[in-house]
Amino acid sequence: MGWLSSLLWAFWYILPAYFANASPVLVGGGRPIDGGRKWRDGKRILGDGKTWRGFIGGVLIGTVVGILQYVLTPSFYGSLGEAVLLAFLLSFGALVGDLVGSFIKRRFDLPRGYPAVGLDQLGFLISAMAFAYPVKTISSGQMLALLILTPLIHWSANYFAYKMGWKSVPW
Ligand code: CTP
Ligand code: MG
Ligand code: K
Repeated sequence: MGWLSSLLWAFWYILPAYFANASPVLVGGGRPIDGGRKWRDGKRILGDGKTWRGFIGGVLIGTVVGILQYVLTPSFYGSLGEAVLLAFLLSFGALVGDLVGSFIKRRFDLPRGYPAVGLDQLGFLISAMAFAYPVKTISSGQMLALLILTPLIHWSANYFAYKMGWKSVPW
């Protein structure tokens, strides 16, 4: 496989995680996952930016992306079941990683929406790849390419969402 097709397959592989991570901006809101509760340091466990609707909506949207991917490129997956499981794990992993990121941010006293370079752009990606690893994985070179390119895509996507009025801050 040439480097370009290898790179494109890496993006195709990770696509459910990107959708899962991005969709809460549009579908989120309502009851926060931590229920407003505080950690023993007196600060919020996760904060109001992490909601059930965003989490569940993100997992569902990411999983549906996986079904569409199977329809378009069935040979990339062993079966429809594998494609759905992979997309679910990538999406669930992405959003669990996002929660871990918020938990860490709150411990460092960063308010909701405050940027944490590295954590915001890569936490969801690393967690998604780790959750999906048992079902299907990519080469270490492809992982490295995603680690380098995802922050650029993340910043562009967030800037777009900000310009569209979906987010109040461009990060
Ligand atoms: N969102 C949500 N539920 C989630 C994740 C995100 O409802 N599980 C929504 C929230 O409206 C959130 C927005 O998507 O404000 C953007 O997500 P993100 O940047 O991850 O959250 P932040 O507001 O920056 O909060 P934090 O500081 O905790 O990262
Ligand atoms: Mg944010
Ligand atoms: K985040």
